[in-house]
Amino acid sequence: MTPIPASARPRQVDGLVNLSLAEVEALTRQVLVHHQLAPTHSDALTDIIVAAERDECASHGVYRLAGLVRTMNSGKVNLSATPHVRTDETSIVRVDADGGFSPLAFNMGAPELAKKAHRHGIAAMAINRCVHFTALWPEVEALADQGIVSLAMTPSHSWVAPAGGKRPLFGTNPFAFGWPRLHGNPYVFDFATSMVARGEVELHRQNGKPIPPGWALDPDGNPTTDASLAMAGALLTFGGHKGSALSTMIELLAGPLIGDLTSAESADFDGGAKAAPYHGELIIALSPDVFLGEAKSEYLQRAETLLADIVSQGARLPSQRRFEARERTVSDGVWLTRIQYDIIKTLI
Ligand code: NDP
Ligand code: PYC
Repeated sequence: MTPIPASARPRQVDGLVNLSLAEVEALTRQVLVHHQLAPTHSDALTDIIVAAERDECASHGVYRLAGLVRTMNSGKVNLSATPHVRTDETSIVRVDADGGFSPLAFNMGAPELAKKAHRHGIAAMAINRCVHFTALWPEVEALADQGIVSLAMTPSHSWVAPAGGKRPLFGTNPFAFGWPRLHGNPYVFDFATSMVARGEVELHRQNGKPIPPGWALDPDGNPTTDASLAMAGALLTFGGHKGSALSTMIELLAGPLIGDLTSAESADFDGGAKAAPYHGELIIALSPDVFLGEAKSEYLQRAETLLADIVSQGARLPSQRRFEARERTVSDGVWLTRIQYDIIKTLI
């Protein structure tokens, strides 16, 4: 889309509003501070929401603010939580988020995780008792920036039916992977194990659009393309029984294994408040330096050959769209729907 010159503001075209990243940042922080979120958390949340808008990830950008305000007003999140990082001689880092939002807990624990991965070759971080609403790619990217390969996963609320079932049980359970490359941006994927993030379904509902067939069931267990019925019913896992098994794995690893809630238990805790999910997150970090020692550059070069062979077929790498958006939005700003912009204005 052609950027609107600053002189032509108010920058509104065909139901869309253009904001610079600085304006997105100011607006986001204003909403969070207005609803009494402590400055440390407001900063961490603002960073992650602006990063989502910068990378054109609408389902985890400013659209989340309305749900965050609902969460903050529900009493289901500790607005001034102080995350506590615990380490011992093992390769596990534990961060008690103290009932607060997850981004600050991640930021505080990540340096310890990186240190342990560099020391032991493999390390894991369990974030417990956090309210979670973010995409996971900022976390695996941050670790890749330190030369670390990582996997991140978390449950959510029970919104997704297991393959062959009709009732919601799993969360939308995202799974992210980051691989540092010899040059430039890391290889990163990050997806829900449902057909799509629930935020995407909500955006379809908000914009009055049907969802594609195959995404969801209505409350009676019948296939639906109605986004409202899908939200009242159940999303489907991607890849049928394969996504269902991956989603189960995430429930187990980022739930019982780390001493935290499953998506069904998170929904019980919510008790109809419609707040963001409350549970844990697991991040596994691996150091190519320790795995490979002096052979590291040879094998990372071979990894580059693999990635180049994907692109040379005309396929694209995951995150390529995001990295391209990142280049563009820094100068062109981001486009919000007028509906979205008006909703945010009501939150201040
Ligand atoms: P998508 O299905 O849009 O995409 C997921 C991944 O696939 C991205 O890495 C994307 O890269 C990549 N991708 C998409 N199309 C292609 C293609 N044609 N070729 C190669 N790669 C491709 O995302 P989802 O709706 O599944 O998830 C969106 C976000 O929601 C995620 O960031 C996830 O973390 C978040 N989420 C968070 C939850 C939580 O509980 N905190 C729950 C569920 C989801 P690109 O971005 O470049 O398009
Ligand atoms: O979009 O499915 C989702 C989601 C759940 C929690 C955060 N995002």
